[in-house]
Amino acid sequence: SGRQLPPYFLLLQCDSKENFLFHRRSDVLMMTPWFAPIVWEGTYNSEILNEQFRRRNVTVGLTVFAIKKYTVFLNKFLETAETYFMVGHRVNYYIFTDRPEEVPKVPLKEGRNVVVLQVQNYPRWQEISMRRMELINSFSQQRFINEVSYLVCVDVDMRFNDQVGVEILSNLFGTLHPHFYAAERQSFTYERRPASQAYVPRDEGDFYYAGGFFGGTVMEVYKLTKKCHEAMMVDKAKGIEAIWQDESYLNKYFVYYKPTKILSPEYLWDDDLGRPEILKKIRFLALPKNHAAIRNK
Ligand code: U5P
Repeated sequence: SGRQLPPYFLLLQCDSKENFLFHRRSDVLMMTPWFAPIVWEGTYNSEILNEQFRRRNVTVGLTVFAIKKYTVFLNKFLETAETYFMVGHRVNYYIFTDRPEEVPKVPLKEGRNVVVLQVQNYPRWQEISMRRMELINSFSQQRFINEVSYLVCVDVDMRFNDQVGVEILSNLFGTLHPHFYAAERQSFTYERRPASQAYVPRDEGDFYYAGGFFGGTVMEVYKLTKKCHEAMMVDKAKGIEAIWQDESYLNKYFVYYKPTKILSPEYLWDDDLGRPEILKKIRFLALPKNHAAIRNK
């Protein structure tokens, strides 16, 4: 007497040496109040997930923009993606660029393709960054919907540094911004001007998400990019550009259309922030860049 027994199924698992149902962390938030999992190392079983997604023969599209000088990042990006991104699954890399001749030929594993999509450039880096929404949107309808199940939309000035697999996939997912994952709502850098379509009131918003890593099913990404692009165009007509460009519109969207899964900052890290203990893996890492030398060139 005195000692309470765990529920029956937990008891069963305690008997097995593997304890494979016990994927849990007590040092991080693992679930949002709307029951979306937050993906941290140690909270999932990649063997089970890989089997589920392999059975569905899922193809994942990875969209990346390399406009003007940003083509220099493609080689490292693709090489490291071949090592770490969706290993064992079918992948299409969609490379949007104005300089197709500068796309490097990187050796690809079976079931993986590079698709180069030639697009125009814009003089301002802010506009290049924001126009990604419009382009992802129009290509989702024309092309991605026929070729892939999920889209993963990321920045290019990055390297994969550890496994990024099917654990990230869900209808709609965003990534906790590495600067704000431990911050209070009051300090989130949402757009605060009510005149902007990206405006988020002080008493709203759950997390601050990074502009450089989001995704979902093609249909959900289509809806997200459509809303964000339209909001940008309304602002543009009024001479407004949100404080963090596309990231601001993305954050606004996620307040009202909540992600069904959230990625921890393991999936978008910047070593300027050091390497805190709670990060068991650093999967996708910002490369140092000289902003003045590379932007607007
Ligand atoms: N980008 C370009 N060329 C530019 C500026 C931005 O391709 O001249 C794209 C890259 O994919 C980059 C993303 O990762 O927009 C966001 O810009 P940044 O905040 O990384 O500079």
